[in-house]
Amino acid sequence: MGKLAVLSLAVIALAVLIGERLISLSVNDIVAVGAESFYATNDHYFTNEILKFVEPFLSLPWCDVIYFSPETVQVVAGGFLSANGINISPNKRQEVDVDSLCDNIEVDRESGDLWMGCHPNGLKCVFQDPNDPPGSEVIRIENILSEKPQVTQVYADDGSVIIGSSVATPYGGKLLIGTVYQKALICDLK
Ligand SMILES: [Ca+2]
Repeated sequence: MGKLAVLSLAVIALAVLIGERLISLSVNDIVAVGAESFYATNDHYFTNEILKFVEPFLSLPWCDVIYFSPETVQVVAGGFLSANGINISPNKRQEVDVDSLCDNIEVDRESGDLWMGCHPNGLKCVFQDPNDPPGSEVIRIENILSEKPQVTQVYADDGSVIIGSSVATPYGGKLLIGTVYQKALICDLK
């Protein structure tokens, strides 16, 4: 086989791999940025169920964010251990790092504050042992446009009240917390 033929096969194989990667997504969250365009996060790199189970234990920063529009589909950010949630700030340009296993992100459209449902223990989320359930945590970030955004733990429990918080949002003096597979909780904000 000539070099050109080998090169052609390699290009075809690469194209197939890229195509497989793009159509075999593990989408966790999306945020629309237009009538026909959105960003999507992939919470796993692998699509095989066994490899997806093993992946969190390998600490592989291979998850990414993909932009979709009628004109293009492309990876726009990568290097994440698990891209589990996405939203967009009011000025569409602010980035905030949080030292926690955050799930989904809600943005207060008036204040710009971020509300995140988080998992205080990732391994417990994986195993979902009813006798040792994962706990819950809600984090709020205020003043995200400032030099020092204020990070506050608004809610936390060991799983005895609510298991596996994944999303939270304030409304009318209340805080509504949703979960991965359990119930929702509404409580007073003080
Ligand atoms: Ca999520």
